[in-house]
Amino acid sequence: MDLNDSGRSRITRRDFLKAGLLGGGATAVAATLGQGEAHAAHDHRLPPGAQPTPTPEGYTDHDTGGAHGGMGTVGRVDHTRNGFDPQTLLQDWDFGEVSTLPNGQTLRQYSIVAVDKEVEVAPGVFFPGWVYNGRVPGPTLRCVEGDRIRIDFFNGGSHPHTIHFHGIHAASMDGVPGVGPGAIEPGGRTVYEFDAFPFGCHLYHCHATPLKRHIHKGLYGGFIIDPDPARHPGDDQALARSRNHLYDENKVVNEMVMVMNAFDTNFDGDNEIYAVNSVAFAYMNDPIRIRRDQRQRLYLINITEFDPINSLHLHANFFDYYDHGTTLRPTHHTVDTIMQCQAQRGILEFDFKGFEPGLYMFHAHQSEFVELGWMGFFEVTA
Ligand SMILES: [Cu+2]
Repeated sequence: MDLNDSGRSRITRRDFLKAGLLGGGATAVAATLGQGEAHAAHDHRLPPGAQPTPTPEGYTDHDTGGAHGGMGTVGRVDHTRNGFDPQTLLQDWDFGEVSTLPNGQTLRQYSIVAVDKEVEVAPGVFFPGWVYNGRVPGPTLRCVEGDRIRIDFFNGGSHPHTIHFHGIHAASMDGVPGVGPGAIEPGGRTVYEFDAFPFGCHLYHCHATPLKRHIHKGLYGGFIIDPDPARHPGDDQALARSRNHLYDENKVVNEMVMVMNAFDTNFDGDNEIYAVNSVAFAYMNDPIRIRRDQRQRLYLINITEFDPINSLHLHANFFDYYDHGTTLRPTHHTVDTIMQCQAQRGILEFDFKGFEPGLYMFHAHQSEFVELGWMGFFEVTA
């Protein structure tokens, strides 16, 4: 227990889990999340010839009794009821409705609706979210550098909301209260319009106040601007083509988007559930299948509220990293962990060429986040 500003004692999330561990006052969260020490990494430290890497089932609580080393959840989230599946979220880019303006510029029109929606973030744990287009994260908007972007935003929720884009645009298009259309009241509508710059891995989120509540409730999503090869001559052109969804060079790369997020399920200003793409342990229970010879490109975005940083660590391998995705050449070479503050993002590139097929873990390297849901596997196949 500790004291908050008003001097009243409050139960921290640590107390919360401890209560569950001791069997007193067990709650939905404590009951569904693994308790005790995390032994997530030990399998990768086994010497050659020792036990093979266990299936993800080996990490679930029912297998270990939960007293020591239990990890993961009992049961599964109903993705159908949520209306979105974390596997699908990895790659369901929203390219908008595409047309050409009289000046030859590509116009992409998007439609975004904010609504109140309950989301199951761990088995049996329902979070009363505010969401864009019925999902958390919202649609991954994707376009090309220099495209005209037009977003028709309707607020179907119960509170005032906005969409604030990270990118270059006019003040009136910034989606903040008191500027331009400002906060959009329930039932209200506005259009945000700007040219897509700079290329990179960006995001959008609600900027209504209190900001931490509006973001944390689930109003955010990825915003990816592919580089236009015509603007990047010379040696850079091939790199730009690889990053641009309109080119064949891009189609040979396996691209994914992961939004690191968390949920304060008891509204104490601390998170109880951590994840990428919202569902605790989603990619542990259902690993992401990738081919070892294929280049992997991971668009990683951190929108976690209440905690100053989040991170991604890839097991048994290293990656190149492009901070904010705004360069065609890596800003970090050969790293296996990357840290992001809120709204920071970047692109990871790696492959598993020559690796033994199997389960390769990835997770936040804040161990507490791992135990509370932020852990997954790549299932690497030959
Ligand atoms: Cu909002």
